[in-house]
This record gives sequence, C-alpha cells and structure tokens, in this order.
Amino acid sequence: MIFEKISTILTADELVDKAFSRSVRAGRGKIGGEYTDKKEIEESMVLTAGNILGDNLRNAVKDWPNLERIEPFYRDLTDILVGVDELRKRLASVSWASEKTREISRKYVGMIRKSQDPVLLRKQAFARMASIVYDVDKDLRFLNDARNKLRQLPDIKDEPTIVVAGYPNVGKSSFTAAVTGARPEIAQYPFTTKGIIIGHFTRNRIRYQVIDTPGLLDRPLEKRNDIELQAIAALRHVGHVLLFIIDPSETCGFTLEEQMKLLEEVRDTVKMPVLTVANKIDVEHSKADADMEMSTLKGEGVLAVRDRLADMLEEILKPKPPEEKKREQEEEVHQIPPSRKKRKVKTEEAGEDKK
Ligand SMILES: Nc1nc2c(ncn2[C@@H]2O[C@H](COP(=O)(O)OP(=O)(O)OP(=O)(O)O)[C@@H](O)[C@H]2O)c(=O)[nH]1
Ligand SMILES: [Mg+2]
Repeated sequence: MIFEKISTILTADELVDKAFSRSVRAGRGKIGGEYTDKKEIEESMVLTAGNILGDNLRNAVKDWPNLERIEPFYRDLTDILVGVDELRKRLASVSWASEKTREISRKYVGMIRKSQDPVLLRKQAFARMASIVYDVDKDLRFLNDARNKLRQLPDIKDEPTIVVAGYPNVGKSSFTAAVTGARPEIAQYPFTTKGIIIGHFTRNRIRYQVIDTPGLLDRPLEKRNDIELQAIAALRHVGHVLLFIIDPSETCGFTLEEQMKLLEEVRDTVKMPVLTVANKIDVEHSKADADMEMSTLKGEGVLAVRDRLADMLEEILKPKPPEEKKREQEEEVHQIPPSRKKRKVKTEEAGEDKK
C-alpha cells in the first residue's frame, strides 16, 4: 500500500533530543585525539546535529507518495481523511526546515573555524537549529497523525471487484461477512462501518474482491459526512459491478422510498452495472423493485446473489474480440453525454448449492 512505507515521524522534542545527544557523543569521540583542538570538537558537534536534524526532517517528507500521481481513489480518500492541500503545505514546511537546519549547521561550522569562542558559537547554532525544529512541531505532529490514518486504508488489488453500497443499516457488512473471510463490525445502528473494508472469495479458482462501504443517505454531496464520502470515493473510482442492497422491511430506520431515490442517484454516478438486492426478507416487508432477494440473517439467497455477481464479473471481464472493442469505442465517441440508460439486470433463479 502506498502509505505503508512512511515511518513514524518524531516530534520536535524527540528530534532535538536525538540530534543533541548524538552530537555530544560525536564531540566526545574527538577528545583525546592526537591533533584535536577545541574547534574541531565544536565543529563536529554542530555538523552532527545538523546532519541528524536535516536527515530526519527530510525522511519525514521523502517517504510520502507523490500526491499528484497517486490513484484517484487514494487521492480522494487522502482528501477526505486529512486534506490534500493541507498535507502538501505541511510537507513543504518540514522540507524547508530540513534545508534550513543544514544551512545553519554549515554556516556555523565555517564561523567556528575562524572564531576565538567556538563554544559560544556551538551553543548559538544549537539554539537556532532547535528553534527551526520547534517552528515545525505542529507540522510534524500533523504528518504523523495523517500517516497513522492513511496507513489503515485497505489495499485494493487489481482483481474482479464488487462494490457493496446502500443506505446505512441495510445489511451490507452482513453480506460481506457471509460471502468473504472479512469480519466487519455488524450492528443495529447506522454508520457502523466507518471506512472501506475489503473481503475476498474464490469461485472456480478466480479470486473476487468485495468492497464493503459505509452507508449513504440520500442527500446532496456537500451535506455528506466524511464517512459517506469514503463510500462515494469507492463508487466513483473502483469496482466492476455494484451490489446495491435495499431493506424493504425498513427496519434499518429509513423508508423504501428514500432508498430507491438513492439508488437512482447512484445509478447516475457509477459507470458499472448495478445488481439490486432486497435484504431482510425474513422480516415482514413491502414489495421492492429489486433484481433479487435474500436474508443474510438466515443465509437465504446469499449464495445465489454471490454467484450472480461473479457471473456478471466473468461476463464483463471476459476478453473481447478486437472488432467488438473497436465498435464499443466508436459508440462511446458518439454518445456525448453518456447515456444514463437504466441498466436493469436480468434475474435468474440460481441454485443455492451452486459453487
Ligand atoms: N432480520 C434481519 N436482520 C438483518 C439481516 N441482515 C442484516 N440484519 C441486521 O441489520 C443490522 C445492520 O446490519 P449491518 O450488516 O451492520 O448493516 P450495514 O449496511 O453494514 O450498516 P452500516 O455499516 O451502518 O451502513 C444488524 O443488526 C444486522 O444483524 C437480515 O437478513 N434479516
Ligand atoms: Mg456496515
């Protein structure tokens, strides 16, 4: 994962402690040498402190991926979780501090050589370098927090991928848990899932990736919370088919009408085909206009849904003959704006035992 390589970022206190204790050690190493004079000791102390600070500050910046080049999905998530512009500013501050501490150390080494009072100059150099590091303490803390958040993002692989979406509390995580090895938290309140969760299943030796997303409410983008926005990022940038789960029993706490409105918006947002499935059919429910039905609680219809999704993926990802590919590309060029035709999926009775 792109954020995994970033090591812990030290605070200003920790950095200053580290640099100055190393510099004392370096100074001690010089004492007693045949030709050492006082200046040499002070010079080596300043040089060591400058190197340690400069290197550590530079490392806090250089492990980050290039924010201009990361995939749109991770870029959106970075923006939602920490803010891309803010992150860029903080990285620039720390980068500046790295240059500055080195510059101070080089300048003072030169001055010590010509000076009568090398100890005083060394103390001045330390004070100036420390002050630069304390100036960027808030940036270092920001970067470390950002690193801790972003490291937890799941690693999305280039595999046949199903995205699961719908209103909060409809059973998205229950479905993901039922068909994959993932164990997302399942609970009877909305927004139990607060980030993207990944699970996998294998059928006919093909591995499928299932992305469980946080619940979405039917409301304009600018009103959505950060939890919902992560689901939107997944809908926009990843996946080959979308499983939209509806709860016609309305025990999720939201009406069927609200859920169907969201479905229409989602259909307009995503480029992938959508399979709509009514869940919780073990509970009394009204009739829903969905492609399939299931109860993740009782395990009814779940495998049939899984197999239908895998069939859809097989069909979508099947290599196409070159003539067909060419025709599709030509059609796309003539379709401006892209057609928003409702993609209805034909339902068929798939056997439960089909693997
Ligand atoms: N009766 C019944 N309850 C179900 C069924 N599927 C899920 N539930 C219950 O519905 C509640 C929500 O399930 P989750 O799987 O957490 O729903 P979710 O869509 O992931 O919810 P968020 O993460 O909050 O968006 C839990 O209390 C589940 O036990 C079902 O088929 N029948
Ligand atoms: Mg969930």
